[in-house]
Amino acid sequence: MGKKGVRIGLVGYQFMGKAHSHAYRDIPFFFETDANPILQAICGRNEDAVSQAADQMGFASYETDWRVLIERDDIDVIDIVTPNNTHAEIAIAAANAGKHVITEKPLAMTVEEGERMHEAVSRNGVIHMVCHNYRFVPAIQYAKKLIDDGRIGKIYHFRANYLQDFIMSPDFPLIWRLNKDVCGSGALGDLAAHSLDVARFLVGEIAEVSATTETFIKERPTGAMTGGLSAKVEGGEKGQVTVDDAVAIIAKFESGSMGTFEATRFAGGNRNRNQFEINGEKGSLRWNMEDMNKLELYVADDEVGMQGFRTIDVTEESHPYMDSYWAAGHMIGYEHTFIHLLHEFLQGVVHGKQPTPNFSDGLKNQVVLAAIEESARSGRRLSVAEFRDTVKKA
Ligand code: SOE
Repeated sequence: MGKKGVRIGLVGYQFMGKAHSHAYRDIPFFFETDANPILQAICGRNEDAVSQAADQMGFASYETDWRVLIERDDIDVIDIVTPNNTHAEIAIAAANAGKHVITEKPLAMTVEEGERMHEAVSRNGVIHMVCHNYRFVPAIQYAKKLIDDGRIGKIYHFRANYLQDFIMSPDFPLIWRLNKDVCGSGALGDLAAHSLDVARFLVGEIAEVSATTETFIKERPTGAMTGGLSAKVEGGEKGQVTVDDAVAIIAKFESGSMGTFEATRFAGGNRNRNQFEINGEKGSLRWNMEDMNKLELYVADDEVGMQGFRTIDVTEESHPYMDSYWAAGHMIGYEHTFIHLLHEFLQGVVHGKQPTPNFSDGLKNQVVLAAIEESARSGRRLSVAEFRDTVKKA
């Protein structure tokens, strides 16, 4: 079979726009793929900025209205990298127009939005995916294999914290990530959502949650993002921070494993320390994004006297995705997580096979996020299934 062209329409062109465009370009370079991604059009409201992005990122054309992009019959995929309050409307319209859809995380602003998105992609029979990129770190894929092969046995604990510090200064402005109407929640939906996805991938569904949240800096000068996680103050006015700066969660998995999660943007010195440790009856696993090619493994039946965590360099040809890159010991990075994820998405599009994590996973994650918010608000421990039923009835 020759390669099938898949024409991409990307909505948004900033931090994640760059990550996705770069990944599409690299996929055929590194992977033996059946899909040839064609950067057909990029979309953004500011014409100067979007036309410049089209040039820089290699798109053949641009649009300034996503509705026009969706109507075009030379587009197969709508990829949504705009802020969270736009995901539902764009994704539903794209699915109704018969386009395959991928959206940045979290899937939606609310469970109700997530339900409608899931319904739209299912009814229209299109391929869908949510961009939980950390699942696609080779070390995490390898951890999954070790767990599935029973190498650490029954899992007792999943312990994750996702630590950043980019908003610690009170002078850091009120960007969209701090405005509930635009992003839905703070460290919870932005960071804990990733840890929860990895937890679901490695350990299974979450059954119960109990949580607390805090907003340390309640007012900030108004301003806008200027790059990845940088921003500038504009205007000199102050506005209210309406999301959590930090969240702590105690959880129970359906399997009986215990989960503890912490996500914060106030962990000074931690730029993007997304990490977890898993303790099982036969061993433990540890991983940390700031050293993403390493996986630490403890095996309980190692010889006494030689026991302890060993560090596996997950760069061997035998490791997930790594046979497509360099010789062992030659490291890959953050951008490769998007290459792997979008490669799986495009293979799904070409073969009509639903990849994961998809909107069904995104919706499950959304229910857990909403239950966590409700637990933090009410001070109650919640069953995720019962919470979902109350949302459905409402
Ligand atoms: C900002 O906190 C951010 O870019 C998140 O939005 C991403 O999902 C995370 O991977 C890195 O940090």
